[in-house]
Amino acid sequence: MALFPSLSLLLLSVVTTSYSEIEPDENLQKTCPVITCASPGINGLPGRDGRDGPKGEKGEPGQGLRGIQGPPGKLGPQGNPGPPGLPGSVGQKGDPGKCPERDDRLAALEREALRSELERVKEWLAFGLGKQVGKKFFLTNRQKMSFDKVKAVCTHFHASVATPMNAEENTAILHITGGDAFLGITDEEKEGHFVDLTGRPVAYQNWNDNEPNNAGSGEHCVMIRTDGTWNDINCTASLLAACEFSV
Ligand SMILES: [Ca+2]
Ligand SMILES: [Ca+2]
Repeated sequence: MALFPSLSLLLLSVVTTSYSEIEPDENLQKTCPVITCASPGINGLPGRDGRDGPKGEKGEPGQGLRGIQGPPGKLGPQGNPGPPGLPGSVGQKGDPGKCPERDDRLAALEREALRSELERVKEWLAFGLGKQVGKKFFLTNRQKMSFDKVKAVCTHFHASVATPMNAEENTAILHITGGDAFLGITDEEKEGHFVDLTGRPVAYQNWNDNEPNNAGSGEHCVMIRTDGTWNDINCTASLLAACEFSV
């Protein structure tokens, strides 16, 4: 303990000696009179902040609980239109539309075309095989067959068996057949009572001499001979088929 008072006294002595050895200097007195003589000054204001340092490395993710997901953001602006797509496949054909006026016009044209064509065919047939008398048109297929088959053939063509109603028609039938053809006349229903195929009695008749004779009690059909006269004959005989059409 006696050592500390002695040390303090020694330090005081050194300071006093040093002070006494320093010569007075006006410059020093002007610039730093306090540093050497007065007590230490108070601290100045803090200096300005330094520049930001370099960015540090990314830290490790925190250990806390993850927050809940926030609400969706606002819709973004509408994008630009995309390029046009490829053309689609061809659809099925639609139903034809209805146009009554047009249909009527077409129907009239078709009827007129058909009528013209039919006239042309008739003229051609008349030139080659047929013969027209008034509103009747006679035609033969030049084939021989029974009376029943002749009726069937004529019916198939919407015609009837050739039946002369006067001398002119009789001549026309003779002209196209040359004779030996069935006529549409019969007495099957009542012997000796000759009628056409509609049942009407025939007003015009052109029998050959001694005909009709109903030979063998089995002649109920009528044929035109090569001279144009008629003869009653068996219906199963084979003769030319001649039909008549209305024009
Ligand atoms: Ca008879
Ligand atoms: Ca006869």
